[in-house]
Amino acid sequence: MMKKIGLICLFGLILFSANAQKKYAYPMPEYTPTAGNLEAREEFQDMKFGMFIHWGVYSILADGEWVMLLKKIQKDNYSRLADFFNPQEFNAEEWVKIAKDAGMKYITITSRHHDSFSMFDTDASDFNIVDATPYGKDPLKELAEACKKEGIKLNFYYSLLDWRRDDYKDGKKGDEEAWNKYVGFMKAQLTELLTNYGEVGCIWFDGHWDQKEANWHYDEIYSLIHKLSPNTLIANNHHIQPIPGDDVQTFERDLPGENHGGFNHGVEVSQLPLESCATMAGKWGYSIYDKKFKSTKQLIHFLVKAAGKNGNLLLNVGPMPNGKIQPEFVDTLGEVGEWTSKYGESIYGTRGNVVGSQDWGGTITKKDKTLYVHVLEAPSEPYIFISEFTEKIASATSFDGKTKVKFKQMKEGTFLYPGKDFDASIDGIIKLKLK
Ligand code: H79
Repeated sequence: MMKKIGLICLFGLILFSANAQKKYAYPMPEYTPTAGNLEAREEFQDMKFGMFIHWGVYSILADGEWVMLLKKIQKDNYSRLADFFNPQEFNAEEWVKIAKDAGMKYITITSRHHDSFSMFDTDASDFNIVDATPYGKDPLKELAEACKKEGIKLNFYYSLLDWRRDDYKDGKKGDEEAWNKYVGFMKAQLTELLTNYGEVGCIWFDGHWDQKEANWHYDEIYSLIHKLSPNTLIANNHHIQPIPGDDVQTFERDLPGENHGGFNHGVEVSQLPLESCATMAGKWGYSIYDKKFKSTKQLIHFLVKAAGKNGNLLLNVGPMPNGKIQPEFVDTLGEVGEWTSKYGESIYGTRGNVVGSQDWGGTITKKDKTLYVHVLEAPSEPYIFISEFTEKIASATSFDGKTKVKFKQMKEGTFLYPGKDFDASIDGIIKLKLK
C-alpha cells in the first residue's frame, strides 16, 4: 500500500514539475496592448508567410548554428572565425527579392544567436560583425534599408541564451550580480535594435528553455520593448504557455497545436497570433552536410496547413558565409513563389480554424464570405465530405471561378463533388461563397 501511495506521489510530482515548466513562474505586470499593437497583430496575421534567416560566424564552418557547442569549440578558437568572416557577396536587395518573389511578406533575421556573435553594430559587445571582422559593415542596416524599399517587414531574432559570456554562465549558476549584468546587456542591445533600424515588426526571442526555471526579467525586458516601440510584437519561442506581454505564440518545427518536433509538448494554442517556424532542409544555420531538402510541395503544404490552423509560416534559410543563399533554396523558393503568385488569394489575409481536422487530408481558409477548401491529397471518393460544416453556401466553384462544383448540404456537414478533372496534385482549391 505504502509503495502504491509512494508511486502515486512520485507520479504526481513528475506531472507537477512538468507542468511547472510550462508556465513562467515570476510575476508579470498586466499587459494591455495598444491599439497600434493590435493592428500590428492583424497585419502580422494577414502576412502569413515570412523568411527566417540564420546567419552568423558559424556559417563559415558550414555545419549548422549549434557547431560551437556540438563540436566543443573553445571560446578563443571560435573567436578566430570572426577574423575571416567577410561576406563580400552579401547583397541585401538580392535576399529581399528572393523572399518577395517567394511570396514572403516579412523577414526575421538572427541579430545574435546562442554563440554570442552580434550580426549588427553594437556598443554592448566587441564580438560583433562591425568591430571583429574584416567585413566591418552592418548587414542588418543594409537589410533594413532594402526591406523598407520593398515593403517587407523586418523582425529580429534575439537569443536569450549565451554560450560565451561569463555573466550568463555565472548568472546561470546563481550569481545574481552577474545575472543582472547580463540582463542589462540584453536591454542595451535591444534598445539599439529598436532605435537604429527604423520600424521593427517583431522581436523573436529564443533560448528560454536553457533555463526553464530562471527569472529572465521579462517584466523589465518586455516593458522596455513595449515602451520603446509599442507596435513591435514580441514572440518568445519559450515552448511554454504565453506570458503576459507576448504578442505572438510560436511553434518550432510544428503546426500550432502539434508536437512532432518534441518542443511543444503540453503547450495549448492561445488566442494570440500564431506562427510556425520550419527549416527548408534539416538545419537552421548553413550546413554543407544537410541534404534533407524538403520538396516544394511539402513546403506549400506546410504554408497551407499553417494558414488553415490560423497561423503563419516562418520558413528558414541559412545563407552561406559568402553572403549568398544556396541555390537549392533559391530554386525551391522560386517554385513556391510561382504557387503563391497564382493562389496567394487563398492564403494572404485569410483566417483559419473554420473546421476541425478532416479525413480528406485538407484544410479551409476564410476571408469575409469566401472560403477556400484546400484539398491536399487526391480524394479517394468522388466527393469530399466536410464534417460539421453547415454554413449556407451560395456558390461553389473551381479556384478561377470558371467551373461550377456541385455540392449538397445536410445537418451532418457538406458534400462537395469536385468532378473527375479535379487536380489535387499540389493543392486542389475549391472556392465557396457563403450566403
Ligand atoms: O535558432 C534555431 C535553433 O538553433 C534553436 N531554435 C531555432 C529557431 C533551437 N532549436 N532547438 N533548440 C534550440 C533546442 C535544442 C535542441 C537540441 Fe540539438 C537537440 C540540442 C542538441 C540536441 C538540434 C540538434 C540542435 C543541435 C543538435
